[in-house]
Amino acid sequence: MSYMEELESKLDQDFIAVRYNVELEGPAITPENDPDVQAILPKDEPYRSIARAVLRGDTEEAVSKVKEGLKSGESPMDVINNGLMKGMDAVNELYTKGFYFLPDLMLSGDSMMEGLKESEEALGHKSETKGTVVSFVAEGDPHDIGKNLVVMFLRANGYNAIDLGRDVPNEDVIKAVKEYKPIFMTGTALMTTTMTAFPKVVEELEKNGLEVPAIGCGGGSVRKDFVESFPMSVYGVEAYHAPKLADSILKDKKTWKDIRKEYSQIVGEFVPEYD
Ligand code: B12
Repeated sequence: MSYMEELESKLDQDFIAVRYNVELEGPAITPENDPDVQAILPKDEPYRSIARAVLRGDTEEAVSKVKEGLKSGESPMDVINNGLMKGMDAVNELYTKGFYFLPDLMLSGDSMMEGLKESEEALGHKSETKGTVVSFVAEGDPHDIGKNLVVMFLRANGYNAIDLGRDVPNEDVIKAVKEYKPIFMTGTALMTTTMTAFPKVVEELEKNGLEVPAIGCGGGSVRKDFVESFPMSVYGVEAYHAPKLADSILKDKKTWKDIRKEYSQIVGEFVPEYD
């Protein structure tokens, strides 16, 4: 008897058939039927449809439902807070659980931003924000997908995120800090050759007598010990952590020193990098 024949003779075919019988394991759960998503999605219309459209990353549907809601007399702020933001909360939940991936985040982020534009037009002005955050990609670095996610999450959570773009000269970052006086900053670098921009920015800030409660530094090539080798900075792990870090500065007056010690608590989950 060959090795394979021997192995096959020992395998319990019934067990295999049962293990992969999806009927016994229950039907596949759609994003909308996930129990945690159900708990987040609003019950009333038009908010439910708006949030579901964001969850599915269906921009056309999101804009059309937002327009419908505004036309039927819903206030733009309610549309934003009870519809669009709830959709992003649900997206966040599925991403955290590992059911949604980066492309899902980006599609939903676009739907949320388009819906936001419609609501702000009806509002006649930009919706009130919690505070200003300056976001940039390090000088010399063209990788901006992570930074775009950071900006999207900050805006989805009510922050006025000033997006300086990618390959931002250090002096432009300093100018933006002078101009906007942000409560928090985020920097992203994906190359070992560009992440050195972070300590240079901090040095320039100090030379100019400027201080920011914390600068979240993240990106593929960046490591925690590198970020913690210079002041004013905290290592940022996931883009959706950014608004939670900003909230901790606003609400609890946390500084970069506190965040370094309490990162997992602040973002509300176990973060292995901070173990
Ligand atoms: C996509 C990509 C590109 C695209 C970028 C498109 C774009 N618009 O961004 C293009 C094709 C342009 C590109 C070009 C290059 N690339 Co490239 N690229 C990648 C790739 C495949 C994915 C990067 C990415 O987007 N990841 C996904 C995003 C979401 O991750 P992220 O930015 O890190 O963000 C996450 C976290 O870090 C966090 N985060 C980020 N910032 C912050 C901030 C805060 C506050 C917080 C809380 C969290 C946070 O949030 C996100 C997760 O939620 C990587 C390989 C890899 N697998 O990583 C190589 C990679 C980054 N590239 C690399 C290189 C070398 C280059 C080139 C120099 C190649 C070349 N020789 O031409 C060029 C750049 C040329 C130039 N102009 O200088 C190298 C870098 C090596 C290194 N360590 O230095 C990599 C690692 C590939 C490799 N293995 O060699 N690239």
